Formats: sequence, structure tokens, C-alpha cells
Amino acid sequence: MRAVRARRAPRVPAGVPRLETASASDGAALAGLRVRHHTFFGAPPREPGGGGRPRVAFLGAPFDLGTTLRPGARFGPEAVRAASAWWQYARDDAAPGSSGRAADGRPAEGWYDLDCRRWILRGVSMADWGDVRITPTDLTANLDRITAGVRAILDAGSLPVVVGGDHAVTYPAIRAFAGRGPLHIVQLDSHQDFNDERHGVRFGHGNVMRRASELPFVTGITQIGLRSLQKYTDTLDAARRYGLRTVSASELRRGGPRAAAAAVPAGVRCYLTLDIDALDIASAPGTGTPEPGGLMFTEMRDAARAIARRCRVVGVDLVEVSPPYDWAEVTARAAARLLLDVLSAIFDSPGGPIPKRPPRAGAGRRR
Ligand SMILES: [Mn+2]
Repeated sequence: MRAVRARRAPRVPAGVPRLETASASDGAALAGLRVRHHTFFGAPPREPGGGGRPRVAFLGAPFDLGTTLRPGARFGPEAVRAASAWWQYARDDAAPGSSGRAADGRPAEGWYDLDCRRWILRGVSMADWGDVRITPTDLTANLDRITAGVRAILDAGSLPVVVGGDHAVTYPAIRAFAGRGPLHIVQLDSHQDFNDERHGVRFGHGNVMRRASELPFVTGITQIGLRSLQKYTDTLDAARRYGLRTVSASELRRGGPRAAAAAVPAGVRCYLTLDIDALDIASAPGTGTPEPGGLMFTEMRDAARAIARRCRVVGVDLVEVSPPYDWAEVTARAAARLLLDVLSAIFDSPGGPIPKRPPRAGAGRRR
């Protein structure tokens, strides 16, 4: 290896302008430079005033004050945004005005899925609504702002996709559906999150499904992928009394993802909450409370897809991605791809949540 010679200006390859000498004539070269701000899948940010009515609206909830033991999920939204850059909503070599962005009023390009052999999410416009502002120690205000954000998305007529944050963000998200009709909650998770209170805590990530079960418009809860060890008989009793529908990780593996999805009542209005720790600890190490014995990516994805086709999904969240425990973006990347696959099952299926434009030519319907 050659020694590096000091005190010599680096050689600039021919044709690359030095920035300090760039002039108007270098416009073409400068056009190749960009400051990159990640949004989910490179989708455009929310338009001022909330116009444009994208069919999917992503909302980051960088909140992890509900976490037991290992915090870090507050960094989840940014990590999933960065990982999602691999799957760009619009090609960045497209000419301005033909980028397929919702802001242009043009259809989204979608992606061709080589596994499914069809286009997915073609014409499904998306926007990144940014993150809910989270302030230290103020639990009530933080949860209220999450509710307000989801409510605003619903008022805009878009499908809210909340990216956490720990699982505590799900309760304020579900609360935003008050007054909009009955809701069945489907939870993919290794834990039940059904504790009433521990040490006086009622809104942590381990209480979230209990709080959801108390909402008058929540008609039932189905939990899929369970396998954690439960210590509290009062929680087990409460789960039985409430009538939680449960499919354990082993049951899913034995019966397959479609059979697991059949535990969900067909045709219900459904809020789908995806805890990334439903995946096995090896498939998703970057999470606060990982559990061995979990699902492979394809098992979680296929179960979520089957649920999305069986029900009318009106809200989605993906929680508990915790980048400090991740490596090689394994977890963040799995989370981002899971979102695309679930959204495809929602929007590329007959009877999606929001009235659709007619299917475009070439947009295959195979599944
Ligand atoms: Mn959970």
C-alpha cells in the first residue's frame, strides 16, 4: 500500500468541478448534488394545509417513555425512514414534474415485486407527515399529540401509518378512532401487553392492549405471535375474561400464516398493530424486549397480508424498532419492507379501506 503524501492538494478527476470555482456553467454538475432529507420511502412531505389527500400518511412517534428496561425506540422513526430509502417511492432520475409524487397530482410509480410477479402500490399516493413532537416527562401531552396527529390524518381521509416509538404509542393512536365506528384490534407481537398496572404505571408499553380494550368502540382484540413468559395471573385472568383471541408463535408455525389470520373475524374494521418483536430475536435484534422462538420475516409478513385481505384495515402502526440494539439495519430494514408488503395487501386487494381509483392496466391482481 502506498504511503499517503502530505501537503499535496487532492487530485480532482477530470470533469469534476471544484465547488469553490463552480459557476453557472457548472449547473449540470451541481444538479447532481443533493442534500438528502429522508422521508418514509422518499415520499413527499405533507403539503402545507394537508392538501393532496394522499392515500397513505406516515406519522413518526419518537416516544419511548413507556419502555421497560431498554429504551431507544424513540430513534425508530428516523431509522425506518433511513432504511426505507432503499425502496424509493419515485425514481430520483425522473424529470421534475414527472416524479410520480403526490404533490404533482400524479400517480405513484409503485414497485414490481419479483417474488409476487406483479406491481404493488401503483397509484397509491403517500406522504410523510413528519414526527409528533415529544417533550420530556410530559406523558399526557405527548400521548395527546399522538392522538391529535392520527385524528388529523383521518380527517384528511388518509390511512394513518404510525411508526414508533415503543408500543405505548398504539393506545393514543387507537383513541383517535373514537366516533368513527367499531374497531377490532389485531396485534402481531411476542407479548400480550395486557397488564392493568404495575407500580402505578397504566400507559406503558405493557399496558397498551388493556387500555385499548377499555375503549367503548373496540369490539375485540386478536393477538398473533405470542410466546413471552407471563408472571402475573391477574393479567392472564383478565385476558381470559376479556376474551382475547390468541394465536401463539408455535400455533402460527404449525398452522401457517393464513390459518393464524383466520382467528380474526372476517370483514371487521381493523386496526393493525405490528410489534417488530413478533419477529424472532435473530430476525429483529434491534428492539427493546426481543424474545427467542419468534417468527421469520415471511411468517409475519404473510400473516399480516392475510389479515389485511380478510379485514378492512383502517389504521396501521409499526412499533418497537430500537436502533441502539440493531446492527446492519437488520431490524429497521425488515420494518420498512414489512410496511410496504402490508400496505400492498391493503391497497392492492379488493375492498381496500379507502375508495380506490380503477385498477391501472398492468397492475396485476395475482396473490
Ligand atoms: Mn408489544
